[in-house]
Amino acid sequence: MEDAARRLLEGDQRTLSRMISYLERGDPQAAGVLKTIDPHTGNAYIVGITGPPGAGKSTLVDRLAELLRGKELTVGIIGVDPSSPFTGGALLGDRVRMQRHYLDPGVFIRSIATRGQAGGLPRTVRGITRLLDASGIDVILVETVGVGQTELGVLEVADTVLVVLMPESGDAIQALKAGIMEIADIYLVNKADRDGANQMATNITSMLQLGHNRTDWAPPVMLTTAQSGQGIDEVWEKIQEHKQHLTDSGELTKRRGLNRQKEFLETVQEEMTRRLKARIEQDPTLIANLDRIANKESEPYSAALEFLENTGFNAE
Ligand SMILES: Nc1nc2c(ncn2[C@@H]2O[C@H](COP(=O)(O)OP(=O)(O)O)[C@@H](O)[C@H]2O)c(=O)[nH]1
Ligand SMILES: [Mg+2]
Repeated sequence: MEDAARRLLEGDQRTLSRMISYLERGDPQAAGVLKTIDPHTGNAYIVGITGPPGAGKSTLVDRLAELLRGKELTVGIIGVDPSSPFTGGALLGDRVRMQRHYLDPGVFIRSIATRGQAGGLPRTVRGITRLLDASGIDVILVETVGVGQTELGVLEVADTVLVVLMPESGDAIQALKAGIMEIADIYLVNKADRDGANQMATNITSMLQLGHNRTDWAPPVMLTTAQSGQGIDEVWEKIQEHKQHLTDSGELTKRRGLNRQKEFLETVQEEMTRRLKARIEQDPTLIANLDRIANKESEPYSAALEFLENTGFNAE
């Protein structure tokens, strides 16, 4: 076995960090390691946490990490940072708040920028969770903001998805409309110490009754005060309940299998596009062709199909 893979399986965090960087850069060494460790993955449970900025996701992640550490479970925290590659860590909030976890070898924290990845973000995050999993981490918490296509793709990696809202946010209705309903397993109305939390929970509950679930799991709506830790035990219990439900129904195996297929297909697509671009940029006849297309000597649509035929991608 390669050295890197062996060290990763032994739980070496420096190797873990390095492999994540390789994966982000598209270094083929990451693929080699992922292949070697694959049989040793599938033990970690992955929880996705999403919701509008300021709802208290990072505070909740912090509390969950604390609770899990109390149960002697090891924790991986992945913050998907939408802003830029340069603000790494900002999403996970207050460094001071997270400080105790940074010093705890049982917690691994990593921020991932949405930009600056060699491949698509959902694929990168999938790979990262397997690296964490193989290194022996028990529970992986993936925090992501918003409900864009990319974020929804990232959340597909999760076994259980928490949607965090707060009383002030009129975001609930918007969030529910934006397709989050499809993937939410548990709703949290955080900042229950503030006015309007109960009303908000009631509103969400009635909205949920209008929709229909993709499985026979009816997503519960829970009240939390992440700041004080109120309701966090119950959230973890609910996550366990959902896990049991997924396991008993066979849904967990099915979901994970579908995700693996999806990752394969997405990677093929991504890599084909990237390699094709690289080839086009270097190929003199293709460059000439592009000129002809620009000059109206060649028609773009038919020329594209001809090009694919000539490259070996025949229409069946
Ligand atoms: N009042 C109150 N404030 C909270 C609660 N949870 C988090 N906050 C505060 O809300 C702000 C945003 O929290 P943060 O976890 O960074 O939100 P995120 O953007 O969703 O990750 C911070 O100032 C937190 O201290 C809560 O339960 N009650
Ligand atoms: Mg945050």
